[in-house]
Order: sequence, then structure tokens, then C-alpha cells
Amino acid sequence: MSDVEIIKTACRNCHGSCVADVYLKNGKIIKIKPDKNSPLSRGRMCPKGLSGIELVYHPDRLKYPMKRVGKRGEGKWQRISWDEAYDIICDNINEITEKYGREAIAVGHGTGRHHMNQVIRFANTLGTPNWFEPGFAQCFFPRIAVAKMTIGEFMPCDYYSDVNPECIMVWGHNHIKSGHGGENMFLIGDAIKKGSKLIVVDPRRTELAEKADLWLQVRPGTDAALAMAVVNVIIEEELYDKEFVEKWTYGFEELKQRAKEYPPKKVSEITWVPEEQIIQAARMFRAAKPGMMEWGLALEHTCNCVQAVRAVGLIPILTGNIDVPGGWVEGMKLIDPPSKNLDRLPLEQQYKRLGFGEYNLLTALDAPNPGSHIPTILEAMKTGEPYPIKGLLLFGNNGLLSIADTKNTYEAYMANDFICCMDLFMTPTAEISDIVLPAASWLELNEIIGYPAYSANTVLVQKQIVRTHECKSDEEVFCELSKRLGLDWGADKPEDIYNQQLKVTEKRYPEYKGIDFDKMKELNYISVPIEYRKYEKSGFKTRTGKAELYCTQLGAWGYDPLPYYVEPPETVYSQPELAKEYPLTLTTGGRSIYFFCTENRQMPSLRGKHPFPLVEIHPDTAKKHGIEDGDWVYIETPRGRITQKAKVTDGIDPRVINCEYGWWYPEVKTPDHGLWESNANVLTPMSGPYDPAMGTYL
Ligand SMILES: Nc1nc2c(c(=O)[nH]1)N[C@H]1C(S)=C(S)[C@@H](COP(=O)(O)OP(=O)(O)OC[C@H]3O[C@@H](n4cnc5c(=O)[nH]c(N)nc54)[C@H](O)[C@@H]3O)O[C@H]1N2
Ligand SMILES: Nc1nc2c(c(=O)[nH]1)N[C@H]1C(S)=C(S)[C@@H](COP(=O)(O)OP(=O)(O)OC[C@H]3O[C@@H](n4cnc5c(=O)[nH]c(N)nc54)[C@H](O)[C@@H]3O)O[C@H]1N2
Ligand code: SF4
Ligand SMILES: [Mo]
Repeated sequence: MSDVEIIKTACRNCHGSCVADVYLKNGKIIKIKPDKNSPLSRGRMCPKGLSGIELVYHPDRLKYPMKRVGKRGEGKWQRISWDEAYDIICDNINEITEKYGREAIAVGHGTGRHHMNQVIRFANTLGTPNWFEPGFAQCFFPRIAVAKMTIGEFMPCDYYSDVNPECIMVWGHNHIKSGHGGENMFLIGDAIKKGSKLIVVDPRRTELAEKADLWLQVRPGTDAALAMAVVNVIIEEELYDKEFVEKWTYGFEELKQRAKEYPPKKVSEITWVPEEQIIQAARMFRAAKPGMMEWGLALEHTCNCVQAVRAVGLIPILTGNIDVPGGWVEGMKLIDPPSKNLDRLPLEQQYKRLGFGEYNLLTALDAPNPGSHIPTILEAMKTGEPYPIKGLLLFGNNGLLSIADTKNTYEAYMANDFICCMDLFMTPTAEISDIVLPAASWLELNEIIGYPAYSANTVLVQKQIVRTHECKSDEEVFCELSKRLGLDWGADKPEDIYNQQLKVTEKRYPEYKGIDFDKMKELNYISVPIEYRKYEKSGFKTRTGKAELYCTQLGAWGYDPLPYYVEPPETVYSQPELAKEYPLTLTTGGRSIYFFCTENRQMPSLRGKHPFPLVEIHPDTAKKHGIEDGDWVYIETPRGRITQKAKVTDGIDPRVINCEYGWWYPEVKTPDHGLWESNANVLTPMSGPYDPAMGTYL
């Protein structure tokens, strides 16, 4: 084995950062093993990360740039050089800009990957305010934005101290399989083994719900009401942390009045959760020291997303579980995210951001991370109103699978004059582009990882270990495109940006004097100890310096500063007539450990474990419709119809079904690759109403 080199790198095949030992022989990766000292995952990796060799050398990878030669979507492609690809992209950007202005170019990316902030930086540098991400207004960012307004910063769960959480409340989340930090799947297991009690709020009896001491089987979309009832019990029974509330929170009296509107009995009728369980959840969480709140995506997939997130977020605040070991903890900010070059985007362009003036938490100049509103962008593509969008640059965005109402997205994307799509594979979305670019996988690119939201007190590196064919990292493409367009990107190569980020590390932590990307590659990862209760020194970084039970920023924008519940727009209660034809409530979340969003369906070792999309149906409902376990069934909404395989289970309410999202069939060789067969977003609506503050669609 002497000719084998072992290189440590962080896996980024999901949002996590498990460190891997990658075995390299004659320039080829021959083995991937978890690094036993990995600071976050502690020596573990999941099947997605371990399938890295399959990913890197997969025969279907995009290998070189290509241009469309047939009709759009016809599947006819011709290989071109990178040089020619750059020329075509620059020519189209210039032509569209001349005719319609820079804002007519939309820049899209997918879920938070290495290049997320770099895509935003590229859009700002380019001079368009219209960047978007399918998950942005409906995934994770609402939690970040709400946390910033409420407690000054997003605070991840602290699994890293000596203190094991006594109780973990898992709300709309299933982080034994998924979640915003992949490695948490191992850490939640460790915490349970060490004795953490578990309260799970989920319409499905998930793997975590199976292990729970208390499972609240909530009606989908009613979490804001349920959380306010828990808040009601915490306040009425005086279960809150009196000292913390008195000293460190703002607006307790106002919250108390609002919570009176949500007594458990009334909320039980709204949410289908028994009254006693609501009371028990409040008491159990309060009795725990510390208690940890793990909140997930489900809260954000409603058009009342901000208030649902706010309501759930108040529970750890009222119980004083903020910036304490084993609770929510403010990260140590070893580095900042890369600069987004917002200063390169002129003010008059910022005013043109689609959705500006309506969804302030998403689009306003003082929004935490201004981005544009997807339904408004798609409308602009289709109708030219309020102004035309004519060019679409996509960097890891499989929007035909991931954005609601696929038919609408398809029509909107197709209406563009020019689409460039950078991806690892020829997805249904790449297939309707004019240019496709081959992206590097996690084993083929350099990156620095360390956002406070994920890894709190640790920075890690991801290394370019191999390169296959002509793939490049997205960051390299941004550098080159900026150069060719004569734009000020602020760096010659991606590593310059990482070095800029590490300057912050050096400044904040003198023990890392002289650190740069090369040094980081030697160190692999660095951590600093967490300091707790930082607010005692400097207050919370909110407008009032307190944890805001009453949110002054939402109030200043004219939104309700206190959480409230509204019935979702398409339910058996809000639309009883429609319910006669469509009597079941559908959810389309819930992830599989073998897939990441719309990815991995072409990976034999992963697909082999989960070959078909599954729709969960209660045995009574299945019987009523003559369905047996394993049958292919139709699922239909007013938008369309798809088919998935029935998984008959009493872990779901007879009135609810859950189908899987992200399904396309790479093995189907027509250019749509089965896009319309099993894709949950054929079923979902995009027509509004939208969350007033965030613009979130259902
Ligand atoms: N119905 C329903 N819809 C949903 C959801 C749901 O639960 N239900 N979830 C929503 C959420 S939370 C999210 S975040 C979105 C996700 O939606 P997307 O982000 O659009 O989906 P992904 O499949 O994660 O990523 C898109 C593409 O990025 C490619 N890719 C991977 N790495 C790279 C890279 O380094 N560079 C480039 N250029 N490409 C890369 C992948 O191959 C993939 O084709 O979907 C949303 N849509
Ligand atoms: N393995 C794997 N990991 C992933 C992903 C993946 O696709 N696969 N995707 C990544 C992405 S982009 C994201 S955003 C995260 C998402 O990860 P999570 O935050 O864990 O989100 P989901 O798994 O979609 O849904 C969590 C749970 O919410 C439940 N749920 C559905 N509707 C409701 C509701 O109305 N209320 C409540 N309380 N619960 C409800 C579902 O049944 C599900 O069990 O995971 C990331 N990590
Ligand atoms: S959890 Fe995420 S980071 Fe860890 S091995 Fe799996 S895919 Fe990689
Ligand atoms: Mo997401």
C-alpha cells in the first residue's frame, strides 16, 4: 500500500461536513473511509458520502461544456470548448443587457452548497438583483432570518459540550435522516443513547417519533397554532424561566395577551393534537435542563412560515435555553461567509429586485440577505411584467423538480431567450438549457467550510483531490466570467476569497496568526472552545438588545410583531367544496437517507436501497381505495397527477398522505427523464397567497 496516499477532506455531499480519509492510488480514488477524529461527525459518514467514488467516476457525469443544437429540450447536444462556452455566455449576457437591462438576467442556484454565497456574489457583481434559490424563502433561511431578528443570530444546537440535553424537542424535522447539518444524524443518536428525552412534532411516525417519549401527531400546516398553545401553557402555568424572561426578553406582556388566544382545548381542534399532549409537551420541555429545540423544514413550507418559525422559536427562549451548553448556542464565528459584493450592485438596481416593496424580510434593502421572489421572477419570465426576464444562469438548480408547480416553472424557464445550466449531471432542467457546463463534485474542488449556522466553532477544508474530464468548480467559472465581462470580482482565483475569509480568523483568534488556505489544507480542521451566555456581556444583537418576544423589526415593516395562526389556503376546512373531490391532506417533504433533494437517483448503491418513490397511506385509507402495500397509485391535486408506490403504514393519519419529492428517472433516456411521472411538484401550488414578510409559497 506504499503507493497509496491518504488525504483528509470534508464531505459536502449534503449540508454536513463529515471528514473523510480518501485513499488515492495512481491518481485514482480507491477508497473513502470516515476520519476517526472528524470533529463534527466523530468518525462517521452516511451512505451518500461513502458513495463518493461512484459519484466521481459515474459514466453519466457531464464531462465537458456542450451547446444545444436541436430545438430546446430535444436532447441534441454538441461538445464545445470552455473558451467557446464562455464566449457564448458573455455574448448572451451582453445582448440581453443591451436590450432589457442587467436585471433581465436571473441567476439561480440550488440548496445551500459550497458555492451558495458565491452565486449571490456573482449576481451582485454582474449587476442583477434577481438571484434566487428554490429553497430560499421556504428552507432554512426563514429560520436564520427570524433568529437574527429575535435573538440576533441563528443558533445551532449544541451537541458538542459535556452537557447532554435532557430533552430534545424535534419540530417538523427528522435529523436522523436529513437536516441542515448532516452530521447531526449521528449526534442525535448519541444524545438519545446518553439519555435525552425526546418530544417529536410530526404528522408521520418517523424514525425519531418511534423513539420519542412524546409524539404529537400534528395536522400538517398548523404548527403556529400548536406552538402558541405550548407558549400559552408555559406562560399560564408560569413554567418560563423568570429570571431570563425578566432580564433578557422584550415584549412579554404583549406575548402573554396574544397567547391567551391559543388555549390548548381550542388548538387541539385546529391541530388534531390531544389537549393533554400539548400540556404535557410544555411541562416536559420546561422540566428539562437544558432543553434543546431542533426545528426543521416543515415549518417553512407554509404561507404563514415566518410566524410559525417565530412561534416555535419562542419555546427555547421562554425556557431560558439560549446560549447554554446543550441548548441553542451562538457560534464562535471563526470565519465569516465570503463577501457577497453587494456594494457592486447599484442602489437603483436593488430597487428593481423582483418582490421589492412587498416581502421585506426577503427583498428589502435591510433584509438580512436580500434575494428575489421566485413566483414574481417566474411571472416576469412568462409575461414580461413588471419587466422582462430573458436570461437564466443556473448553478446547481434543478428547478423543474424543486420549485412548486412544475408546469408553471417549465413554461417560465422555457420562455427565456438564453439558459446556461452548470451541473454534475444532465438533469431535466439542464436538458432545457442552451449551454450546459460540467461541475466538479465534492472530491474535485477547494472550499472552506465554517458558517456559524452549521458547525458553530469549527472550520474545515474541502480539497481538490482529483479532477475528471473537463469539470470545474462554480467558483472558477465565476472568476473567469467576471474577468471576461470586465467586472470587479475582487479575487483572481477561488483560494483568494478563502484567504480573505481566513483573515477574519486571524483577527479574531490570534493563535491562528498567519493562517491561510494552504495552511488550512495541512491542518484539515480547526476548532475553538465555545463561550456560553455571551449576551450577558454584550446583550443580544437585536434592535432592543433583548431576545424579542415581540419582534420590533417585523413591526417596523408593518407586519404583526407577534405570532399568529392562519388556516392554510387549501385544506378541508378552508375549502370544503374542493375537499369533496380532494379529501386527503398531502405533504411532500420527508427525506430519504439515500438521496439529497433531487440528486443521487443515478447512483446504483443508493438507488438500489430505495428504488422507487413511496407514498405513505394509512391502512384504512388504502383499504377504502382498494390499495395494497407496494401498488403503484395515482396522486392527484387540482394541478396534476403523478404516480408513486404505496407504503401502507399506520404511522400516518388516515386523513393525510405523504409523498416523496425530488423524483425523476435518469435511466429514462428521453430528454425529460420522466419529469412528469413521480415529481411531487407537479401537484403543489405556486399561485399564492404568500407569506406576507417572506413571500413563501405553500
Ligand atoms: N415538494 C417539495 N419541493 C421541495 C422541497 C420539498 O420538501 N418538497 N424541498 C425544497 C428545498 S428545502 C430545497 S433546498 C430545494 C432543493 O432544490 P435544488 O437545490 O434545485 O435541488 P438539488 O437537487 O439539491 O440541486 C440541484 C442540482 O445541483 C447539482 N449540484 C450538486 N452539486 C453541485 C455543484 O457543486 N455545482 C453545481 N453547479 N451543481 C451541483 C445537483 O446535481 C442537482 O442537479 O427543493 C425544494 N423543493
Ligand atoms: N438525506 C438527506 N438529507 C438532507 C436532504 C435530503 O434530501 N436528504 N435535504 C436537505 C435539505 S435542502 C433540507 S431543507 C433539509 C430538510 O430536512 P428536515 O428539516 O428534516 O425536513 P424534512 O425531512 O423534509 O421534513 C421533516 C419532517 O417534517 C414532517 N412534516 C411534514 N409536514 C409537517 C407539518 O406540517 N408540521 C410538522 N411539524 N411536521 C411536518 C415530515 O413528515 C418530516 O418527517 O435536509 C437536508 N438534508
Ligand atoms: S452526512 Fe452529509 S457530509 Fe456526512 S457523509 Fe453523509 S453526505 Fe457526507
Ligand atoms: Mo432545503
